[in-house]
Amino acid sequence: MDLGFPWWLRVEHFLNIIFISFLVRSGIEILGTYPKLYRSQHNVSGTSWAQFTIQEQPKHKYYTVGGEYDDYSPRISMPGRGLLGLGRYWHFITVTGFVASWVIYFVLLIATGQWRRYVPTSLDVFVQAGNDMLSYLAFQVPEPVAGAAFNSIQQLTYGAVILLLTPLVIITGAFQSPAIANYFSRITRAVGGRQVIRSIHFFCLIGYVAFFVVHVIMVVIHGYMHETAKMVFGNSDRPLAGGLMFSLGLVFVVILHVVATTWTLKDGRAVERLANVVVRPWSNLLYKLPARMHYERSNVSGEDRGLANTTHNFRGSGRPPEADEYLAMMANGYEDDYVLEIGGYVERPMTLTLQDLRDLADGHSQTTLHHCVQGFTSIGKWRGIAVSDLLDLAVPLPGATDVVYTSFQDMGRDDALYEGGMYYESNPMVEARMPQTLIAFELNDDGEIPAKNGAPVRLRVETSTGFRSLKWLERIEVVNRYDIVGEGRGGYFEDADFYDRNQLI
Ligand SMILES: Nc1nc2c(c(=O)[nH]1)N[C@H]1C(S)=C(S)[C@@H](COP(=O)(O)O)O[C@H]1N2
Ligand SMILES: [Mo]
Repeated sequence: MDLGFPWWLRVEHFLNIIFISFLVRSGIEILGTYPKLYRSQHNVSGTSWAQFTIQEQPKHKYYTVGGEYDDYSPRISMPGRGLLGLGRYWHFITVTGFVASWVIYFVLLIATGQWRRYVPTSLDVFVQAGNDMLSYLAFQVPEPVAGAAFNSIQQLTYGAVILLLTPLVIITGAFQSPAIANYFSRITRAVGGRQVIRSIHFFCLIGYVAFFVVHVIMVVIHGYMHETAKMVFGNSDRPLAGGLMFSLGLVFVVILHVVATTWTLKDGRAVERLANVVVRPWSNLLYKLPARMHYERSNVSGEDRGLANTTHNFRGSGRPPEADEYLAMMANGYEDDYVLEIGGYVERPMTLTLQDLRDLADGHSQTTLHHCVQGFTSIGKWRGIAVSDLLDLAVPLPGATDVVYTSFQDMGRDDALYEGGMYYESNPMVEARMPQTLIAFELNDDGEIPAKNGAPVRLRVETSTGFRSLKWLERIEVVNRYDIVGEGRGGYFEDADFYDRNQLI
């Protein structure tokens, strides 16, 4: 085999420096908004196995998951300052390029026979790798294997990074998507649950960073100019030119990070538009994956610990409304005072009491894994009625495109962490019509939903991230365009922050 490195392999190598560094930085941003790792998907406070924050958790009072956010510096995470939505956009934009180029690379590796560089074809390679390790420890550079460009340790580590770590990081990353984790819920469960997968995804991050550090040290030990020339020209015939060009390439990558980060902090909406172009076309395909829930009553958060009050264990995000209307209703008991209005672009506008909802739901329930964008999960059993069934009753007019939900909660007034106004959310019709998109009025067979989780009635959108599941539902409005509601992006967090309402990942 020609020992030189073909051009496509060199291009891929350079692109990977860009992709992986972007993925690591934006990944740290995502991790930082819920800087804890758990084994159990119930995320009970104080049971994390790792924590990357110095914030103390308040022990006795209700505190929201939003309060567990950490902001990292833009020098470390991308874009920094706790801008989760933008960090996610970068993660997904980069993932698009990373996965596409890895697939092309994989095909070329097989087609050209270059895979032989990376796959050990005999057990001797492992023995030789041990000897190579001894050489390194004796500060000697081991010889490459006869007829190959690498020594055995290089072959094994590169092979592991390309052919094991990369597929693993892609798959565990994909399972962070609520649409994917809930569609393949048997697999999610079989491997120990969503938080185990999240922890493995984190280990992949550590794997890449560790590989990067050792790889760079090795390049220096083997001879910086000599080695980087191979990365540029495919061989080390011109070490000076190659070394300089590679160094310039690295400067370019650093500049790219600085420019992208500064641009993002200045004009988040532009990054959002980029994400809409690059990410939405493939992420929208996930609308084809309805949630298939293989959870049972015995899986709900709290049940696993034998708690009498299981709903206590379902984490909460956001603070209950303090509107007089809501407080009065709460004091009176919701039963008599609450009415849900369904109106707008429908043939038959209606109002429904809790009893009406119960009668219509006829005992229907679903037990589901809740995914918050921040990363926490809980399992709950929700009793309720499918939005689709309510739509059948109200009969949307021809041309109806979206369903808008409004809440009693005013984020600016009720939750010190946020600014802005009333919480609202919307579903494109395809999502509203998914069988698991539910108007829920009971959690875990414990009677009404607790205030922190959206009493008395809330929305559940199981294929999307948690913020779409609006709590403290006031009204449902069918519309023929959503872009004239609020600031036009389809929901409170979409308007106030940088989240996509087509949020299936
Ligand atoms: N009205 C309203 N709905 C809301 C929120 C909120 O702050 N206000 N938080 C959202 C977020 S970010 C999540 S993760 C889920 C959390 O649901 P839970 O509190 O029942 O866990 O509710 C969503 N619905
Ligand atoms: Mo959330």
